[in-house]
Amino acid sequence: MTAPSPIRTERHGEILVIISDSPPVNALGAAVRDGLEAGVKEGVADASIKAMVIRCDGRTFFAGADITEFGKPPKGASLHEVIDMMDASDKPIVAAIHGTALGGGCEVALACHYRVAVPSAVMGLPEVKLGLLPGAGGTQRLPRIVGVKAALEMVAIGDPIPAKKAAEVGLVDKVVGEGSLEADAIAFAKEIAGKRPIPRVRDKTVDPDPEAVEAFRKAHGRKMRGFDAPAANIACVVAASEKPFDEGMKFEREQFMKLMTGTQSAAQRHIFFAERQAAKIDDVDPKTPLRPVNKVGVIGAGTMGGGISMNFLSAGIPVTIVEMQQEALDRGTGVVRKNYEASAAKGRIKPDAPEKAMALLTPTLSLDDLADCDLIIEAVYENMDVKKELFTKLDAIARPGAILASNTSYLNVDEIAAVTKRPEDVVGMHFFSPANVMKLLEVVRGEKTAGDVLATVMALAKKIRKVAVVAGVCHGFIGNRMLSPRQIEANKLLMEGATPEQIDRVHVEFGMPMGPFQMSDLAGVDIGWHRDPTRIESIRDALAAEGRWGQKKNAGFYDYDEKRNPTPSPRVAEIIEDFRSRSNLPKREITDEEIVERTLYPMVNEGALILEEGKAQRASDIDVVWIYGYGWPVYRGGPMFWAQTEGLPKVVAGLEKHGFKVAESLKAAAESGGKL
Ligand code: 3H9
Repeated sequence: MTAPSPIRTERHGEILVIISDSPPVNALGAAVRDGLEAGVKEGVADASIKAMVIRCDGRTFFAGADITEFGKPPKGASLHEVIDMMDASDKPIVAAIHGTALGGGCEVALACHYRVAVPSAVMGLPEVKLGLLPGAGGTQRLPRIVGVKAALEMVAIGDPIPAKKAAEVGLVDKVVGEGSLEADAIAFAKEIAGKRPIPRVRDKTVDPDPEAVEAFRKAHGRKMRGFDAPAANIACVVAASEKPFDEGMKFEREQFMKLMTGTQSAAQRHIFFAERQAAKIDDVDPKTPLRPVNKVGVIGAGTMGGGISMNFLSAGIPVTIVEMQQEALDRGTGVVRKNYEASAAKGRIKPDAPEKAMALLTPTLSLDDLADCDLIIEAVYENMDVKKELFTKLDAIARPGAILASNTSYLNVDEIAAVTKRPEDVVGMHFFSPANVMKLLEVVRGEKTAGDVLATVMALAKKIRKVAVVAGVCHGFIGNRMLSPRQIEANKLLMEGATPEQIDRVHVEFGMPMGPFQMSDLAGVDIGWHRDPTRIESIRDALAAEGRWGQKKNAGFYDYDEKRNPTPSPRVAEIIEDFRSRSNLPKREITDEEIVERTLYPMVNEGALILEEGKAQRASDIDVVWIYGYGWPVYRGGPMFWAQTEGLPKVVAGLEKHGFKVAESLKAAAESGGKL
């Protein structure tokens, strides 16, 4: 028995309405494409039909091609065939858009002869974010409507535009009623049914605009560094302005196939699904009732506490923030206000947003004021005794059922939970600095953390627009635990003859925003330092003892000018040399390849151990941590995905060559040709 088609047709007098019902997002998979083809054929063949409307049930118009089909053998009608048929129809077709008309969905709309949309709809070609380009005519049709400049923004950046803007630039012919899309689209179709010639985007032309292309490249060059897809998108838009439609289509196809079969797009598609998968907790029923979180308490108004608070305030959730001293409290809330005002000044948020957010913030010096909070997050000094004392107090103050969270980045959440009478309510919520900006949230699951606590925190993370990953209790959880072997090796490499500049350059060329020593300088060389200038046991100790604490002191592993531009430091070179000579290590030439093998392969190895110990649910979760928490280049798909593209046998051989103990699971996967 064949499955029923997700596409049905309904007749409204002379108008045929073709309806897709393919949850969750009406992706254009084989069955949808076949159904669409059949629907349009039906409309074309039926003499009583004068025009057609295409619309979708559910939450959205087609949100794109079905990404799960990519890389698999083709099935059914291709999107090109369907789109060509729609374009060529001698009866006008109206796209009736709600939700998100994205990618292939937007391309379907562009191949229709008219487009109507509800005000809340958005349209866009986000393929570039998947390492692709719109491969079903989007790069050729869009510029013909909106011009080269606007098309570049839409395809090479990939951000969608709302219906009103789409109407302004000619992408949408009419904005219709929010609750009456179908009726309004049918009425519109009746109006245009007899109009000839039928407007086809392919018949339009667009003038070349080399200045706009140049300006775009200049403005976005840095952001696009390392990525293949933006340049291909730009080339296709240029082709639309220089080549006849069919030649442009051919060029688009070639470029699309190149990207589709490449590693970068595979990596970016992997991350798209990994991010969504990360939200799922293997052994917690997705239907678990969530605890209500209508009021949040944050302890600590420092950089971290302030940033954490902003996430909730921006989502409209009231926050009570606690500090020990009035001065620190005032300083902390002042910084929060300043951050909001700076965002408003840059136009990133509405002008009244700072006042709205600040009105939700209640500063206090008393922990007792947290008694009515549903979730309390501590962001105090990273010290076990301090945290234990605090959780003992919270246990006495918090209402029954409140979730008690620690923002610790290393400490044992079980040990913290054990001081309370309710360890099932305790969880780690590890935000990354700056907490109002960084997307990652590591949710640390204690041995006794209740399933509904975990589910509530994961759902809340989505509400505050974070990407959450569940981690088990271990030193540094997923991210910082993997950072540690990288740092250890980077330090060793300095002793053997590499320079901070070389090591950092290799990481930046790999695609990281910065290398390990640039990161130290940014975070503070003095972080975790024992504070005894006479005790010098490492290069880092020596730097800290001399007050080279990083960017904040204009000196760390690098020297900095007043604009914080780094230059290699002769003093640091001396310190390294001094250490090396004392340790009797011979200085040798270190290759870039060795730096990759010794700093990045051990991260993969640590990731494998994390999986073996069950401290991460899946390898792709580890990738999500590194993409969203540490700026691992998304086009390399995270360390675990990258290891597969390097070849696991090569990674294992590299680790063995440098004397690392290789994780059993990594060895086994390399030997069997399997995956981590
Ligand atoms: C393309 O179109 C290429 C063409 O130019 C050329 C072809 C020749 N396919 O995000 P959510 C799943 S490339 C398959 O949680 P939201 C998603 O995995 C495509 N599955 O919901 C999730 O599954 P699960 C261009 C898809 O409301 C479920 O749907 N289009 C696709 O937060 C719900 O998704 C895009 O890049 C897909 N295309 O956000 C748009 N999309 O429940 C990609 C979603 O099992 N999609 N799923 O975890 C999105 O940006 C968001 O999903 C959307 C909804 C905004 C639509």
